[in-house]
Amino acid sequence: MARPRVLSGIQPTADSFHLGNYLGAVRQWVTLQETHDAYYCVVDLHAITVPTEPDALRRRSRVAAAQLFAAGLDPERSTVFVQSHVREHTELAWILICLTGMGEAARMTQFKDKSAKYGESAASVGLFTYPILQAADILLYQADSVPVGADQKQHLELTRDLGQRFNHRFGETFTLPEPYILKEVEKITDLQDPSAKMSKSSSSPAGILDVLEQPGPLRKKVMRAVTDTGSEVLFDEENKPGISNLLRIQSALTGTPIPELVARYDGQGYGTFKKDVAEAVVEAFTPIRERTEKLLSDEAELDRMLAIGARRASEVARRTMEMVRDRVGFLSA
Ligand code: ATP
Ligand code: LTN
Repeated sequence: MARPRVLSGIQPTADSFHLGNYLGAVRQWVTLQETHDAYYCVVDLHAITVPTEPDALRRRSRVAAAQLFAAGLDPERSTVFVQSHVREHTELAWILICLTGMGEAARMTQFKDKSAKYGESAASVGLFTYPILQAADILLYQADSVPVGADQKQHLELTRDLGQRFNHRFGETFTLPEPYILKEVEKITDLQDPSAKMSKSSSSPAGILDVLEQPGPLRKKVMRAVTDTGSEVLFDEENKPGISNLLRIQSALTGTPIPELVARYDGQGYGTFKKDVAEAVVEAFTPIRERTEKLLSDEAELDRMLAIGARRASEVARRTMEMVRDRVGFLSA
């Protein structure tokens, strides 16, 4: 029996992934490569939906790929590639754009949030169509499962809607994917603002824990994380969102259930708890940072690994697009 297929993507929009990317997505990618036929891409086409400097994009795409391998993706088991290397992504996106209603696209909350930053009329049309390109990424590979954080739920619904619409109009073509979202880590919040998600583009430096950051600043940021009134370490999202976020982080990194952590820190105050959270973060990130640095020291080898990924991904994408072109009614060349 063929293994189910998994696909996911991450944007090269910063010089490091952060703890939210790692716990909410990348860690699951590593686990799923054991049981699934796995495709993971660095979505550089998505990155240019906001103004992007070419040298920064090149650097960040390599840093992103290196971190994926460093976090445990095995090039033998996972196909890791750069989205723009597989031309079919933009081709399928165009076809899906033509199946999407203006109102449907306008309902996407991530567009509303991100365009607010630039002013809606200054935001690019690319940013508006961003979720449709994402749908193309997923449908192209006939993915069964898509591991992401909670912020991507709406985009996954759109992907299913578009896949279903195409299937109805042109005949069974696409697998409809299920989101794979782990409740406990679906939204890691900003250390300085526990009501917002930790984010590459909108968290302040003090609110974000970068995977490639040195132990000193990592420890400092955890110790300075906004905590709540009182001094007890309790899981209470409503009244103690800061401490609850740290409990979720500590639990995910150490594999200790939250009630056990609460019992352990009973009567000890925030200080001791935060020190342990900081150590868990440093322990998880240090080996990834060291492996990333090593991979980045040989760019030619990294590019070669990505070229292999692109070849494998292209093979699948080409097969899907042959079928799509024919169903839509394009003449074969
Ligand atoms: P940006 O802020 O630029 O939108 P991002 O930090 O959200 O970037 P992405 O590249 O868009 O990062 O996301 C990669 C993956 O990480 C996605 O699956 C996303 O859902 C997940 N993710 C991002 N932030 C968090 C978070 N705070 N908690 C859990 N998962 C997250
Ligand atoms: N939109 C996602 C990134 C992304 C993605 C994908 C995730 C692009 N293509 C395909 C899963 C599958 C984000 O902003 N985090």
